[in-house]
Amino acid sequence: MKFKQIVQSIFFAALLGTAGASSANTVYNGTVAGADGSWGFVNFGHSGGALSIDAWANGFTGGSTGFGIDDIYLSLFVNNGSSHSAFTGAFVGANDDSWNFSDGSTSVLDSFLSFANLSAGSYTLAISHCCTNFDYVRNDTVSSGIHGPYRDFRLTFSQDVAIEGVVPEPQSLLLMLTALAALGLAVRRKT
Ligand SMILES: [Ca+2]
Ligand SMILES: [Ca+2]
Repeated sequence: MKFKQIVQSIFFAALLGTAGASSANTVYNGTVAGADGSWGFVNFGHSGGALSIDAWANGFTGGSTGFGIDDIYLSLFVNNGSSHSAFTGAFVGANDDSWNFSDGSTSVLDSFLSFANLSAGSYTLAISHCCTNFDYVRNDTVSSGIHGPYRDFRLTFSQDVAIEGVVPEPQSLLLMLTALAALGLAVRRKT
């Protein structure tokens, strides 16, 4: 095996290890800022496989404004880096209401998205008020339906995802360092 291949396989193993070891999920609290009609966007990286996104918004008081969105609506897209005012990322799925209360939700007005096998990659989740699907507008200057003080939401991802701008968790760093140490040892034995 060439050195580059070894590095690649160890890096991949570390990535898999991170995903596999993380039965823990990612919880993200957000707020839709700006004028009435603004959209919320959450970009995240997913390492592939099953993923659900559980929203808690109606009656949610743990956010920065203390007022959860009263009837949240989620639409998910591939993040291709295009502008939110002329968005071209592929549509993945959308949900308005659900009967899923495991994340703390107390209302069926909260959304829940679930995918049996979602490809690895970067995604954009658009947050709006029922029932404005970003797939229909693809332009964040069109109203999201969000109005008044009801702005907060909590998202619970069923596995670790990388919310944009968040540094790697200590656990991931440790795995990477362990992999690098193992690589060093392997190279040393060969010589
Ligand atoms: Ca929920
Ligand atoms: Ca809803």
